[in-house]
Amino acid sequence: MSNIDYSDKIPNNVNLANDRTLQRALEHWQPRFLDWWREMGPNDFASVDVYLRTAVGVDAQGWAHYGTVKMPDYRWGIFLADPIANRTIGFGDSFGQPVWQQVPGEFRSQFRRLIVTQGDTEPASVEQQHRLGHTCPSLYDLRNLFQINVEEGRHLWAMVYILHAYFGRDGREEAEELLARHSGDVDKPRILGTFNEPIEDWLSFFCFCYFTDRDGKFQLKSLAESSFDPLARTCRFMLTEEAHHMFVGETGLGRIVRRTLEVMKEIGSDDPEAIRRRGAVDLPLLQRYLNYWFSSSLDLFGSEVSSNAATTFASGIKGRPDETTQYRDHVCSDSTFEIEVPDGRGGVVKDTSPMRNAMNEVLRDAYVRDCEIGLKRWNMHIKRAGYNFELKLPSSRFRRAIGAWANIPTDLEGRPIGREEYDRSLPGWLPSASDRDYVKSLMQRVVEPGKMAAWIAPPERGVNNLPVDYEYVRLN
Ligand code: BYC
Repeated sequence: MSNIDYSDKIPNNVNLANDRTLQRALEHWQPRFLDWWREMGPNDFASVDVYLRTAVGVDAQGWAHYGTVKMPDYRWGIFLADPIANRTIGFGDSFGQPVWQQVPGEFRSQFRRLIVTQGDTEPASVEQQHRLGHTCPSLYDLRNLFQINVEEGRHLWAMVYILHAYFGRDGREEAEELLARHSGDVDKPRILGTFNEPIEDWLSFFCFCYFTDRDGKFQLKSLAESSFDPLARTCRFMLTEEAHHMFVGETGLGRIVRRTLEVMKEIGSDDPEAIRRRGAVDLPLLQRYLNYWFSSSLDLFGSEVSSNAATTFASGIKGRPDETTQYRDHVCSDSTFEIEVPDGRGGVVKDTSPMRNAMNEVLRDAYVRDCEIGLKRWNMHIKRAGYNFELKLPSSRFRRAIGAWANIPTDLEGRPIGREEYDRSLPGWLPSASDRDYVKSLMQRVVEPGKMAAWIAPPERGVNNLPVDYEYVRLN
């Protein structure tokens, strides 16, 4: 296992000290990153002590050290998973050939585009969550938010390292731009839609971690298959950290459901108004938030049929998650994929695409199946509590802004409907202004160790075997 050197200004396991030019370039970028963190990160909490994990190795077991840190002192570093000996290209036209340690010139711009897109999402999410700390439902949750924030910061480092180390001057310029675009900025927004959506309450935050971080899982898994080995190794280690972010989303939403069921039992009613009077989140309200964040996150997979996707697969740039274990045909040069697209007359028609062009859709399908898992669990709790209510994912055609279904009005089941009916129904399908006001009214900060806001149940256990009432953040 390669060791991480913490005596370096930039902790790393890539032998940065041996490449003085690269080291200097990254040390030049480091203060800019810290300026960005101070300005756009959770800056009102710069002086508080947070119980955080930091990577000390890249082994799946025992890679993290836990301790109390002030966030601006967090040791953001560059950590790549260990190389796999004799690794060969796992998909596309060059299947079976040795992987690349440098970027082939002919694929440079496609690689750069993907790495920049990936890198852009990381600081974007920190910006989106920048003020959430003020309304935390507990110290446990506050700590989890900050853990996610520092790790998204580290994921930015992961991409900036690749840009600096392998893309020369272009890469350095892109690294500057990653700090210049901002979530929701009118002139310089973040690249992908979802990362410009504000996250102003914790229900949105948990939905974001559940749905949007899960896109991160699928995209990182695809890039972890890349023939460009340093990128693959970087993404493999990022996935280790990413798992916690989805855990926060899944358990956060699960705890909300649990609390709502408790309230429903106490009052003997599932009437949303009665539940709201008790300060909990009624299930139809939760459903509208799920509809919003799921449909937004589906767009992150790109178009159903995409020549970019075909090129990146054929060239060995971006594969499918778990390419080796999940698929038998790794070349896909003559297979096809069936998709349903609008027929232009208000109906649906089946279309056949070459498999390579449909890779975004292959990923999106796998993502949707993964999203179902949490809903099944929550629905089981609802059913066991004796209620006849089922949380559902809307159709992947619903409210799309990218791809074949972009701007096609459909209902939640994906049936095309008239524009007027759509406009009339949408407020019942997505969080309304009054839903948002209600959720906002719940966002009162709770910072007594072990205490939880009234709309969320406590977690089953604390962090790293500590009790739930541990003082995870010392607000001084
Ligand atoms: N919004 O051929 P198309 C994460 C653009 S999340 C705006 O359909 P392609 C995280 C697209 O860029 C994972 N624009 O798609 C989670 C292209 O523009 P250009 C992030 C969009 O290229 C939580 C054009 O439309 N990682 O890590 O096959 C917290 C036509 O594109 C959108 C990645 O995304 C959109 N939603 O695939 C923190 C991986 N969708 O270039 C972190 C890297 C598409 O023609 N990116 N467009 O101007 C990719 O793999 C691909 O770029 C995409 C699009 C899957 C995003």
